Amino acid sequence: MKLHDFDPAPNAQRVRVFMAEKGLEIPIVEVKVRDGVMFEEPYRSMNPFAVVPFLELDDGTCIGESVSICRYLEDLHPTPSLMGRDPKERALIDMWNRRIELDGYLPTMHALRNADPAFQGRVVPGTRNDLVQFPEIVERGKDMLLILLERLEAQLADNRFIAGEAFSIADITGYFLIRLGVRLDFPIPDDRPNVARWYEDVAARPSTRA
Ligand SMILES: N[C@@H](CCC(=O)N[C@@H](CS)C(=O)NCC(=O)O)C(=O)O
Repeated sequence: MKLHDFDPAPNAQRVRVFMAEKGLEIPIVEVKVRDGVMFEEPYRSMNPFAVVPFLELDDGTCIGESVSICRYLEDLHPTPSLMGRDPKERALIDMWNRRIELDGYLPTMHALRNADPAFQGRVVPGTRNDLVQFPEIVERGKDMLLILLERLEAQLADNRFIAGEAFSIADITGYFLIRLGVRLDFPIPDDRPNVARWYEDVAARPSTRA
């Protein structure tokens, strides 16, 4: 098994933190995303979405999508559990992870790609074209991040981690969401002390340096 990865890519980092939490070591193949090698063979056939990360199995099967890769690893290595030990935990962790991805991570990722000149010509991940960067997408991304942080603040007032008392994949996604916000000069607002407390807790975990 090999993980096709690009060291600074947040989605690849999400999988590496997940692996580190489980103590898994999988050989890494560095894909030079900024050089556009994922549009060339063999990558084009391995992952038609032209993004990282993706996991190449020994039989040649390639699994893309960071959460799908984590699901596969969780099924192979259930302990420690990061996606839930029973149907209720699994559903709650999945619910929070999806809300963070849909309401925060994706809008903030699109905000960053519409704000940073380095993403000109590559506004949509896995594409190279002349789509223009829209400032409205940046502003709407920040609006959506603030709405989600208000909801996370309430959840974290009563829970140590996002989906309850146990660290889970929802915390990994949330951690990288906050880091995307920081890259947009949009740190955790002062009136979100529980989010700030949770973020410091997660950032102190050795896995975040994976
Ligand atoms: N939904 C995918 C997103 C993957 C993605 O967008 N990866 C970025 C790196 S974080 C990428 O490869 N971008 C290629 C590019 O910039 O064109 C996942 O969760 O794995």
